Amino acid sequence: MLFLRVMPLSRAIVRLPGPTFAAGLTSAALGAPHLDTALEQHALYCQALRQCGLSVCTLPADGAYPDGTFVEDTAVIATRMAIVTRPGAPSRAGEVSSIRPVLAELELDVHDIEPPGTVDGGDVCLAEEHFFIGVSRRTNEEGARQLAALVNSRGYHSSIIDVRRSRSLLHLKSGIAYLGEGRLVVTPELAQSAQLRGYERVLIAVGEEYAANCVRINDHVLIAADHPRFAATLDALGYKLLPLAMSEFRKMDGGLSCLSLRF
Ligand code: CIR
Repeated sequence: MLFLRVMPLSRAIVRLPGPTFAAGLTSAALGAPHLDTALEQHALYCQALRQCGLSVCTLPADGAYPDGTFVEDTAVIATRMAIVTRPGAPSRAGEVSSIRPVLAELELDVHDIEPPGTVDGGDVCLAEEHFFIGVSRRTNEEGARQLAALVNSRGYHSSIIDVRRSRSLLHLKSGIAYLGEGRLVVTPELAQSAQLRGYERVLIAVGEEYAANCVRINDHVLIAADHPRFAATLDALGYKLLPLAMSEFRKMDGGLSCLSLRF
């Protein structure tokens, strides 16, 4: 397999966590998040995006959508095409209506996932010209099929990874990330997936699974703080790391990738 250089990124869209943040969906038994701390962590996250060279568009919080800060789930962006998703959780379905005009304003060619398809952006992992699409408790087979057809029409390839049986993975990207240069980060659970053959796999240690949701942006990799074995592995591979505190977002099942749309 031939791998090109990782796609340069220039922009990010984020949404501030709002006053209803603690009312969002979660399966984590880590206690209620503190909004002030979440806002501080979010500010540092945005600062890290800027350090990676991105210009950051910050959307205001919307109290009607406690999970709205996990903006990645509302769209998939591939070069000049933006696909507005249909989030699989009913409480999140309305989040997309305020994202569509933002994407249109950026002169992206906007498409939609149509019913009965559902897609959460957290199930979509782009590795150069290849989309790994997770079928999960949020993204259904019809949504994955529609998404694949849209990206394939633009010259991308795609494959589907079914994570519905996983007890620990909310989304595909809870368990994999693309680092560039043909290298994926994978949790032990996904490491043997047939679809990932041909890629070099950086295996997450047992106990550090949350760190799998890292984000390569230009010359840096954002990683969740306090995962020393993973940090040491990436450091040894020569990556420039930006560790970020994520405690408040983790309490709501959120990771680093979910907090932004990057393109
Ligand atoms: C949810 O359950 O939808 C949110 N509390 C967390 C979403 C995390 N999103 C992501 O991993 N892409």
